[in-house]
Amino acid sequence: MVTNRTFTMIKPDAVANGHIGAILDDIIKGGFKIVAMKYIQLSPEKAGEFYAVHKERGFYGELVSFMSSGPIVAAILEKDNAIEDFRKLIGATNPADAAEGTIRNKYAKSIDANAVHGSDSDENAQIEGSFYFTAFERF
Ligand code: IDP
Repeated sequence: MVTNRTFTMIKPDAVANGHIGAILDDIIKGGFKIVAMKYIQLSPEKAGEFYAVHKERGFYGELVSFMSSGPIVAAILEKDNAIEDFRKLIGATNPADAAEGTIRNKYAKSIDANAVHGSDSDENAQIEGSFYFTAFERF
């Protein structure tokens, strides 16, 4: 199933470094409509649950502690071809490889503290959006 939605988080590093406004501006100028948005801090348990798919990877513990280290902005976004276009807008996972002008190129410092999350499939966008927002909040 192809949908026109994706899910994003502005991660603790970008929030702490004062980039919320600039990143939201890039997202809106990139043609995305904000469907739902919240400012929230994850507990280590909730961060672990969100990233459970990475449980077996060496960086899981580090990722969970980073993602629960401070507040984040979670949002559901809408645009035609949302998944692919948003991954293009944010750039590669490692900011050192992220194309010029992408959000990770401009605001991320390292592969772990990489400023933003973007869903990698329609199915995951649905799962991740539902993790943060009730059906009423994301209608
Ligand atoms: P993605 O966020 O670009 O989809 P994934 O491979 O799904 O990348 O990894 C999820 C998140 O885990 C990354 O955004 C990053 O924060 C973190 N991560 C990925 N690889 C590493 C690593 O090698 N060391 C530390 N953290 C990593």
